Amino acid sequence: MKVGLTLSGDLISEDGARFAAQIGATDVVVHLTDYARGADVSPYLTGGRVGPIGGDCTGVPLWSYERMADLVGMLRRHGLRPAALENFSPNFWHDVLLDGPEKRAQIEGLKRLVRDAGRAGIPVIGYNFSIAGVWGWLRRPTARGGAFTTVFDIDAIDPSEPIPDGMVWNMRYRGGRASAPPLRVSDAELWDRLTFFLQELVPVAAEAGVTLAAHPDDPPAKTLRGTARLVNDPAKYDRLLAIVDSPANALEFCVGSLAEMPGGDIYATTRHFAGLGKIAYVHFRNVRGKVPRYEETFVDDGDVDMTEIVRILRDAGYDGVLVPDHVPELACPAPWHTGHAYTVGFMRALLDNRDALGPSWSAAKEPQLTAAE
Ligand SMILES: [Mn+2]
Repeated sequence: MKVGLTLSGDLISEDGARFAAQIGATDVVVHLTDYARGADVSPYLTGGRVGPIGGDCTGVPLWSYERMADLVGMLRRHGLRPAALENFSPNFWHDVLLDGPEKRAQIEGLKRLVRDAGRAGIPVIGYNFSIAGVWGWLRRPTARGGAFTTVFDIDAIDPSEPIPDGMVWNMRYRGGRASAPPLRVSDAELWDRLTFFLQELVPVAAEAGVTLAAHPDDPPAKTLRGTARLVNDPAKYDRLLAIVDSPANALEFCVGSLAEMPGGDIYATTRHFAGLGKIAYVHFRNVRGKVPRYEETFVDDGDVDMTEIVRILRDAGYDGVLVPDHVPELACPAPWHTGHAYTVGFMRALLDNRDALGPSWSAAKEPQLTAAE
């Protein structure tokens, strides 16, 4: 197992790579989507708005082979390996998600992107097949010591607040039309669209040497903003994997989001999917509570015994990358850097001692993995 770090925005730079190398990360996940483009982040940061923020990706060009190859070259100069590219820009595939008229053209664009990523040396592309995306977050000072963190409380928001026209995945991909009806997407429609996406893209990915890795829903509510959620129960990961049987159809295994799900048991879930060899990489994050109410915590302060997660992955022979996911904000001038350095230090200590961690305790009481609905 390897400890990695995720870089996005201004952190995709020589300074960001240097920081990753200095804290002992060996592998890097990269976000090329600029989620904050054109967005006013202040209402969210001051606690007055449901987040995350809504940026604008209108007209963003498909990431080129040259851009990805330069990125990989820059990481390698710092002794870092590219672990994954995470999340497509919503304007690349809004009609794949929405079953719109540009769906065919957009899936061809994604195929080009996947082939170019493979050629540039990027082994994994993480994606989140979601209409409402990551939404419903409240920023509250409730983590240890009063650190600001992400809280989900279904009673404190309007979970059915419509998605503005021209937006998907919290980003604007075109101007809104005043007369447009609110977006509604059923569970059956969402799974049909995912089936199209996987059947078209997985064979191309396999040929390009790229693994497609699905993130579960964050938050894993039943529905959000009038649209179904895809993987809001651990058993739905099995359903996703069964659509196309290929080593290129795999999981971006988010311990936090999976632990937030009312159905299932995080230890059994980890053992099951690690045992199948289907985990492409791991979001190593802890949480307290479950849907309909939970809060993100420091890695050593939540409901999940993260040491046990490492034991389970070790016993299953998992040899991939673990990266921190969101972390609470430490009260200091560099909350991102300190929060991630703290998490990576914790992860490195666990991995350095993984052979001395002793036997896993959760197998004996393992419940069956069954769908909650
Ligand atoms: Mn995650």
